[in-house]
Amino acid sequence: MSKCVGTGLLTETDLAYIGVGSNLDRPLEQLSAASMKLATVGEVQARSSIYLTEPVGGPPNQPLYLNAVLVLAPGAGLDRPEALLEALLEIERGQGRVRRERWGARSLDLDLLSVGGRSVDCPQLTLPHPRMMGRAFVLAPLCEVAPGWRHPVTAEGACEALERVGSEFVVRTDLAWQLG
Ligand code: A4P
Ligand code: MG
Repeated sequence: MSKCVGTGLLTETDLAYIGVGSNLDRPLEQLSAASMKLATVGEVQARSSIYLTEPVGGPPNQPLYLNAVLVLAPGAGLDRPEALLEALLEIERGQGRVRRERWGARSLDLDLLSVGGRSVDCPQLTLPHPRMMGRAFVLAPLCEVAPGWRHPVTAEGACEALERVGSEFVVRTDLAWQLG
């Protein structure tokens, strides 16, 4: 059996922070549809503004991204963080995500940023998300929606990390979520 550290049953107080990004196929509709689907796997407790962001990594000349962060209280149907990740991947697949190249343009990317202060190291799931603390497109919406959020291992706050990383490549927009 493969090594898997830090996972375990979800409790009612385990909030999940989810990063949402899209730079293909009508990104605002992609983010909005993802939010509505997430509302079927748990309770969406908060939704950040939508940010217009410069692509990080990947091939040159990609379109700009829209990014946001949602706070989700996982529903009773989800017993473990891995089940939550599987639900996110299912939503991505349902919205036509095709994996072509690493960090390539995508219709929808759902990243599980953190779950209830856990530190998880499993083959399919790492928590907190291993690249989140260096990415303004994650930290700006996270700092907005959860200013008290801290990395469970380093204790660095989302807003502190955003200061360190700089926010020149992310712009908060007044785009409205289209929630039907
Ligand atoms: N995985 C492990 N841990 C996690 C986690 N905490 N959350 C595994 C989500 N997935 C996790 O991801 C590959 C595998 O990672 C999953 O199958 C899961 O088992 P993926 O979504 O297939 O691949 P990816 O997204 O292309 O690669 P990666 O390395 O996850 O990319 P990132 O880190 O998600 O970055 N620039 C801007 N401006 N905005 C963006 O949203 N996104 C990316 C993708 C790059 N540049 C960007 C943006
Ligand atoms: Mg990803």
